[in-house]
Amino acid sequence: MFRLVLTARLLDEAALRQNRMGRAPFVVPAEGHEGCQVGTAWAMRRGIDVWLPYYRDGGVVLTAGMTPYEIFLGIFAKADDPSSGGRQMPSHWGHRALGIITGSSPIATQVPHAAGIAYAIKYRNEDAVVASWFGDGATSAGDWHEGLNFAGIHRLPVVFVCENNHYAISVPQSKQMAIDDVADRAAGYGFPGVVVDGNDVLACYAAMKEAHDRARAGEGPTLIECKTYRFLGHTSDDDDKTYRSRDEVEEARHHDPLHVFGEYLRSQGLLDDVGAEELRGDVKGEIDEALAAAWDASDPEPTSALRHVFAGDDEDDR
Ligand SMILES: Cc1ncc(C[n+]2csc(CCOP(=O)(O)OP(=O)(O)O)c2C)c(N)n1
Repeated sequence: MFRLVLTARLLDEAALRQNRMGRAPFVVPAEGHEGCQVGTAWAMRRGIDVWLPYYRDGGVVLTAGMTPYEIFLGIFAKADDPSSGGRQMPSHWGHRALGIITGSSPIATQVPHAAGIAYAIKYRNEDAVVASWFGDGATSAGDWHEGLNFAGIHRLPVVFVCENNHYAISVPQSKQMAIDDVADRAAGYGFPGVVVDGNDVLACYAAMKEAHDRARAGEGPTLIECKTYRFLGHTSDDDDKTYRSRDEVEEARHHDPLHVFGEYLRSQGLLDDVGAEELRGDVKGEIDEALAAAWDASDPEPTSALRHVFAGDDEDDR
């Protein structure tokens, strides 16, 4: 688990450097969110459950089994990018073999998709659980409320995970909703909403495990709100200095989930300086190698630019 949190962090740093070098046009940093992403995703079953992440979810898709190489293929828009063959915006994650459903650019559209997929799973009496991740801003969208309402009515096997970093780009939470906890909204749809410290990886895992068990037992959906923070701008195109103070960001960094988790492991005698350095070197090596290989991978054929744009014009369209 710690390795995944660290991989998500180092991958982010590497991707941002590629952006600043002019090689990656657009990246979405996850820094600060890795704890709740890996913690919640850890309770999911690879190859069985269905994942509907949002654009900031590098830690979720890594936990689902996407490799750093595959993630860089997307960032560099290469032909073998599993999300879209290099044809969608980066971070619109999709991976057919891993059960990751690609998202659309309007926020919260993955939420009714998740409810619909969960309905199909219940209808067919299958064992899978569906999870959908999103930010606090997405909970202002109509799609979000429709998805939760439908899931509550039909007691569907789905978990909704809010990564509340308190901003929708530049709009603070206080301008998005008149309540402190997004989790309160679950009551309106007839199922539990829980608040968890999003910087505490294990607490996020515990909340998700319970929700996942509930879903599998036919007890219906859960909304989990992870209180977190994003340390960097909304995307590589955003200057967050225009809407929040450096003091606020600095304060949040004291609760960095990577640091908190590392300290916990040290306190349990599971990590020391040598082990931490070795792990960092190992993960860094893996990321450098993935990055170089993805950079050298083939670009999509120009003639494929219109594939998947119109329904039914391709044998692959299903
Ligand atoms: C329906 C819709 N409205 C607005 C946007 C523009 N937009 C893109 S990301 C974003 C902020 C979303 O914030 P949040 O859900 O809190 O996630 P975060 O980026 O903070 O992780 C907005 C408003 C959009 N993509 N779709």
